[in-house]
Amino acid sequence: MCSSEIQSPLDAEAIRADFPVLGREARPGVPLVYLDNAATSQKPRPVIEAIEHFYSHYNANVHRGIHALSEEATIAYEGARDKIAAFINASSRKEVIFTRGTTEGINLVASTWGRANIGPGDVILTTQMEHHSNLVPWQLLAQEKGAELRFIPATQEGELDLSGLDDLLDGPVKIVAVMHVSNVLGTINPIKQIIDKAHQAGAVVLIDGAQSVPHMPIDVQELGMDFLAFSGHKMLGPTGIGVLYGRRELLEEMPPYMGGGDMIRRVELSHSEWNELPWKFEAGTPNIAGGIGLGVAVEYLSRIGMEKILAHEQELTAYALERLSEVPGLKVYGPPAEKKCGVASFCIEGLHPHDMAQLLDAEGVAVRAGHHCAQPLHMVLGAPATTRASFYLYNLPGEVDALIEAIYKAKARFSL
Ligand code: 7TS
Repeated sequence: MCSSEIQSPLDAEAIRADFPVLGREARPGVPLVYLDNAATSQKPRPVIEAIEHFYSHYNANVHRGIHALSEEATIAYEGARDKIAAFINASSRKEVIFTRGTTEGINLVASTWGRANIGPGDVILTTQMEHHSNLVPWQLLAQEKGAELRFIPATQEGELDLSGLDDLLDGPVKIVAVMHVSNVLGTINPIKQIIDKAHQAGAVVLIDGAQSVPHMPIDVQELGMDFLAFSGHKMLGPTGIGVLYGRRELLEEMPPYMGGGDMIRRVELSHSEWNELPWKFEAGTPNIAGGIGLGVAVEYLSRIGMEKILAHEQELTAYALERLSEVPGLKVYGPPAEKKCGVASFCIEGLHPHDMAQLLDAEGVAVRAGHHCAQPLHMVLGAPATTRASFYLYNLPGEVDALIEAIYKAKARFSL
């Protein structure tokens, strides 16, 4: 297959025109091929303009001022919450908590729900595939409470092995915390099956949606998870803003996370009463511009269509895997394209992944190399590090060709 034969449901060329960064060169004379989308995505003009417009025209703090600017800022910030609630089909805007990102959302659940519900001998079930953000908070909680951590194994092929799930769920399992899509391999995990089994066993379920919410349609009611954490910056939004979705009954019962302004209804010297949802979990002045920017980002994604974005990425991934498999000495990690979205991680015998990434950078191809904050998964894969190319809605088949060409050049430099 060659790049001109790829059938995409998107007009990625037209989409690219909305992203100013994609028009630049990596360095003078070297076109930029941005394939580091799993780390962070680029931002379209409407998102950049919404942030500029906020600071230029109605910058004010939210929820407190009676003046016109504060009212406008509050309407825009809370309007963004409504857009995000609709984007993931939450049953209420009260279930959408603004955070700094996925990491904070998971820590919020571990610190509040976890501290209140996990005791000595209880079990926290997660997987060997997780990003450190969905592992370390549970380690901290388990250490503090004397709880047991259990792991759904990952196979060398980069999938979860669910054959022992019933046994792993046997006993006092209180929470199951699983990533939806692997940031290293792109594997789409069968979360519906895991959620249903966990619920049958009486556990609540947190899904790390950092790599799924940006790339596919997500309906929290249909999937039935109790918590879903994701980051704005991986889905065309700004950095420093993310979302924790939580089922209302659970959020109502949970103690607050941080104390301070905005999260209280009434304060006396010795005690306080908490504000209602979602503000109970949003202490202090929030990232107002970030929330507004993320609202515009989800509108942008919805206008294009999440089904189409997923199909486009899967086309690109299938093509990338086919081309990569033709490179002598190159090993691609993870399952076949139909079980993945948007990620291709690989190693070349005799060339360290960091050297590979540097040589690709010399050709303008931006990728990430290392353990991608998933060291336990790399132990399973038997590779301390990989080089990762990750795609998004604006990537083109020709950029896969550029990646492959740059890999051949890197090999030639090392006489491989
Ligand atoms: N969970 C997953 C699956 C992730 O991929 C990431 C970030 C996080 C959690 C943490 O998100 P944050 O926005 O709170 O930092 N992953 C990556 C990556 O793969 N390369 O850079 C960041």
